[in-house]
Amino acid sequence: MLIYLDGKYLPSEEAKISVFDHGLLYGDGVFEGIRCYNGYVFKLDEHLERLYDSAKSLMLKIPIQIDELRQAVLETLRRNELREGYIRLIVTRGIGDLGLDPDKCRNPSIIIIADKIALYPQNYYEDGLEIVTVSVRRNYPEAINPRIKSLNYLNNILAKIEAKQSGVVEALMLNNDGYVVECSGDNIFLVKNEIIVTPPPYIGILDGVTRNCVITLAHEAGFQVKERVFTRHDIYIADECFLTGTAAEVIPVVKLDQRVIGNGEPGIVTQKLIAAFRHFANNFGTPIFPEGV
Ligand code: PXG
Repeated sequence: MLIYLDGKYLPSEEAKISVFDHGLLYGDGVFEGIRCYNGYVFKLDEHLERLYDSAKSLMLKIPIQIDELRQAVLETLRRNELREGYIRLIVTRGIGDLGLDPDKCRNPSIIIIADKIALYPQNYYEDGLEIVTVSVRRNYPEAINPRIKSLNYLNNILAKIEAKQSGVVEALMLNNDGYVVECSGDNIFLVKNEIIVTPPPYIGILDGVTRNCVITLAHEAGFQVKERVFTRHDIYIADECFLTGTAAEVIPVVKLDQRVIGNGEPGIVTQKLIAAFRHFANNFGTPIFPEGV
């Protein structure tokens, strides 16, 4: 496997960063997880824009232009001969001293890892997931804004640990006011009377690339989509619920806190959106091999 590290393509054994990198010392950096399907990178520009936006918010200057980074992502995929896979794009603050001061870090590092993806088990999609609400609250936007996809993922990891302790794989997170925000690594939607509802980004969520694609696909399929603040109760009494994310794609949720949602099976709207998403992912996006090699 070849890894892109600061302009070079290195074998994985040689792709190493310093123990003084503030990405390691403080989680000071940003990242993206990106998929490619059938030779197309899914929403590459949206992911790159979010990466640069996250970095801007942290006053972290990515040392290369977006076009160069786009080419580096595609080149990493080509060198690894991947048409289906997962790309992890990371920008760290770089090497500094043991103090917090980011100004001591002169050169941010850019890492691109492209690998095969370990898919979620098929029964998650066929039977739906059970999830629980966890006690860990999603980061308060004025502390660490959830819109920043930073290397500090402890808030989400603590939620995931709690979910796993309850015997489920995903955690529903609330914000400080008790409103539903998102899951540890996925955005959340409910469906009630054929209207699709999802929380608005300002209440403290990651503005998900998959989320936004699914909203567009839902509009194209003739559904009404509303961005509204809601509580757990609204999910308990919803007809359907589903999650979206780069790893999960679109995944049905059939139980929350031991309450059965709808009839306990993946709903019809969710199934339509899963199909629309798969069709989109396999046929659109940035081609990895433009000449069809
Ligand atoms: N919310 C959070 C908190 C996330 O981390 C999403 C929503 C979905 O966003 P996208 O843009 O991916 O549709 C995410 C992203 C993993 C993994 O391996 C998942 C994410 C991040 C890192 C790893 O499951 N989720």
